[in-house]
Amino acid sequence: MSECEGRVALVTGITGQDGSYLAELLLDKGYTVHGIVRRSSCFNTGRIDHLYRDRHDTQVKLFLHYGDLCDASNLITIISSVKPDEIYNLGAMSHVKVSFDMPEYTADCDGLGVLRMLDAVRAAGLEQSVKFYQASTSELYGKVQEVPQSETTPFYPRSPYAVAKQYAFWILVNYREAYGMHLTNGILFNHESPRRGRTFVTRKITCAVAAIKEKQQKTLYLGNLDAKRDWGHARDYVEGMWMMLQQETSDDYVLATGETHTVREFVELAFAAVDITVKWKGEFGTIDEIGVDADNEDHILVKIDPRYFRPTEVELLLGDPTKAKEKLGWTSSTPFPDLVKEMVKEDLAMVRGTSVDPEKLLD
Ligand code: NDP
Ligand code: GDR
Repeated sequence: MSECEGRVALVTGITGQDGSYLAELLLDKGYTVHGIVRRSSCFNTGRIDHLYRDRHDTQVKLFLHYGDLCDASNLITIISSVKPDEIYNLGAMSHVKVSFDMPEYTADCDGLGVLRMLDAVRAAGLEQSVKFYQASTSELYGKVQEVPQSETTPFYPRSPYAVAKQYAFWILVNYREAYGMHLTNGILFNHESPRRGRTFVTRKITCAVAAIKEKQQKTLYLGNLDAKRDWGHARDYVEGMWMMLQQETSDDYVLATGETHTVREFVELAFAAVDITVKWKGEFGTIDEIGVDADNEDHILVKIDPRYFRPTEVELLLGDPTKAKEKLGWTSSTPFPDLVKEMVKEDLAMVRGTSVDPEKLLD
């Protein structure tokens, strides 16, 4: 029998990058997993289709429910009927740049959505039994106050997304103190994978590198090449989420690699993975800078498009995961070059229309 047989988890955002890896982890451990899925005119379950089984199958362990973080009565109905032991609140409008275009919706979904979830737990009478994980973020650190950033670093959010997530962070702390609930904020630094949404910079780069290698695209347009991020692998980070909810008392934890790299370095490594060397030309750090193929300088691989600049940028994120290591025994286990290579390799296979044997990803 698996170690967590009989336990019930509810995951919001199950169709997203992290939701799909977390669902795999929980099912592997023997949980029954319920996920909240938004109604969409197209199928939006591509990342979890491999986990889904016909509801009429007696062995079924994954159940999906239509719902939305902006719909309180729907959340109360789902939580009251599922009666989960653990809730992972991963659902969010998660794109920082888009939050400047949709600030009110972002506040509603990412801020008030968390309040709705917590009140739904209370309405269901589960406040003393449920363990609740909130997907908090390194974006809270925003404008640099201190490096590296840890659980004690002051917040200075720099986007409507981060401001909404800061509300979520504090409402969780308040409900923990007010009602003695088991509520945990995981302050996660960037984590990526071949399942990352294609408008986030890492996946945008790896998709473009694969398409350029296969001569299906000529040039990659990017914004700020000098932003620095602490990038880990999503598979490692969902394990940390689970570990947080296995603790007797709830707390807040940073998950990070402890290394930071520029977008520029990511670009260079991604092209190197397909044997292309990028040579930078033009004035460094300006919109005139370009990246060309060192073996054929007429081929412009990278150009700057100011459309991708943000009204306020987060220049440097570097996390200190010491607390998670000491209290949870968690560490990030995927080296940065391996992450980049895995993403490029999968995207190359996608562009070529083949699938990749996961065992061979890191040859
Ligand atoms: P994704 O964007 O891949 O997934 C977001 C998920 O939220 C999707 O399942 C999406 O559904 C769902 N969602 C969006 N709006 C709503 C809504 N109104 N109601 C219910 N569900 C909704 O994000 P990630 O998997 O990368 O991130 C998971 C969480 O962790 C997010 O909260 C994000 O803000 C946070 N985070 C992520 C980090 C990262 O580096 N990945 C770092 C720190 C925090 P649909 O598929 O239909 O769009
Ligand atoms: P981020 O991720 O904002 O850190 O939020 P993203 O990949 O979007 O940006 C990272 C950095 O790259 C710069 N950048 C570009 N970004 C995008 N998307 N597209 C571009 O063309 C481009 N060019 C340069 C950005 O300016 C930025 O500095 C992610 C999300 O997953 C959040 O939900 C999460 O909370 C944080 O990570 C931690």
